[in-house]
Amino acid sequence: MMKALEGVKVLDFTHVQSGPTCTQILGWFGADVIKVERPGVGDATRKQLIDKPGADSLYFTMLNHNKRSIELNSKNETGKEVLTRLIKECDVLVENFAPGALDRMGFSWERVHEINPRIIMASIKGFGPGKYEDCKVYENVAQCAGGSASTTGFLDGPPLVTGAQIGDSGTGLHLCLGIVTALFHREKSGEGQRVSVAMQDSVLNLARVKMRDQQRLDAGPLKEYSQFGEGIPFGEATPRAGNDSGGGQPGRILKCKGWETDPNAYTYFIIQAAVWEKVCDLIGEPNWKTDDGFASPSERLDKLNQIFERIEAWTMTKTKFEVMDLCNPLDIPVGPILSMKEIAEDEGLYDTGTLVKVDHPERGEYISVGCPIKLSASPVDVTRSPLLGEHTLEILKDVLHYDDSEINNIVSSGAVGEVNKS
Ligand code: CAO
Repeated sequence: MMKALEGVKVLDFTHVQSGPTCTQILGWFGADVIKVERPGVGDATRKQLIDKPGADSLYFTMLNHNKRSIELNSKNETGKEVLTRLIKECDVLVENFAPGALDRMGFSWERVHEINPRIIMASIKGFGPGKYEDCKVYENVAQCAGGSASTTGFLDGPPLVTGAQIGDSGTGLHLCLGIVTALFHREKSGEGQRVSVAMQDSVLNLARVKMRDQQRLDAGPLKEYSQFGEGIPFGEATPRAGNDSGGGQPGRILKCKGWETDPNAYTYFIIQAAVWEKVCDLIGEPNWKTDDGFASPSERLDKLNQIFERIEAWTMTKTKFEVMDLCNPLDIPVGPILSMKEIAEDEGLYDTGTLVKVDHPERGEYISVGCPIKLSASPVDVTRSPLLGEHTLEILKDVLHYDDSEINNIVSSGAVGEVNKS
């Protein structure tokens, strides 16, 4: 079966997490992703958070499936010539270097566009144009600058970053969408274009509902926040809302059976107005269906602590999975707090390809997260990440069509690492 992006060549000049997330998705959809890495060094993540000495790290392998690797020194004159040829051959160039790094190499957007007017050049930076545009930026900086940290955590605690990598992987996803949109546009116009995404902007986009609440504050307190029911005054900015749900339905994380020893024996529990009566019956408080002060959602706002304490007394008698089994048939929305261990052991996720087992020559088998986007006519086969420079010779020959003597000259110039000619 032909893959959706088959025939699209991607010059992958990305490193660490944000850019590689993007190009990995392009690879999953069938693009030929050619990862350019510094000779002898490669992407810094290859050797970060090492769990198996001598092997590429999980940090690297889990972000670089379905790619080929060429070692190429883009600061060496011959290396620049090879890179120029790659730019001519490719449909997309993706990079997430520090601001100005590509210009310093001699490959500004103007130059890249001149070499190949059809190319799409896609970049991730920490900030967009403005006073912070020259900053190097990592995940948690983006979470803080994008409004996520100030709105995450409990009211009486400090701002918190989340475990989901919304700054890096979230930005990679945004960039990926920009690239396929630009490819779609190129089909009609024949022209390439520049795609830029700032990590701050991506996080803010994901924290959009908190900007909604910032403006709603002008009209008075945010009544669906637990803080309102507790009589705590609001300040000038969207506050941290603990585990309140962003959609306005009261919800909390509640203890389940075993919470004393299991840090993840919890469930999320939402008391939507539509299922209030069913909740009352389930927890053994049928009178709350009609009692003054409990019958309507607005009356309940100042009693949420009391109500959730009562629901928790019930959830603590059940495991998080029993809560799910009892609530689902009643349409009461609940969500077990799943640990990474539980997720890794969920056979159903392997059946759908959301989790995959990948074999690697240096590490043996490991678990990875597969492609979360399922295309019916373009199924994803996850292939292992490349070893550093594994495809240097193959790319010089088959993609760039250098002959043997040209390849010898390139190798002796020091532009590429060792090539395996066996
Ligand atoms: N050949 C020769 N030189 C190369 C090369 C190659 N194949 N690949 C990279 N380099 C050089 C770059 O040109 C740069 O050199 P100069 O500083 O002389 O211009 C140098 O390597 C370092 O690149 P960098 O500044 O991008 O890397 P860093 O480790 O110092 O910074 C990071 C990392 C991520 C903070 C920075 O790249 C950045 O801010 N990127 C944009 C935001 C981003 O993506 N952040 C997410 C980080 S986690 O996903």
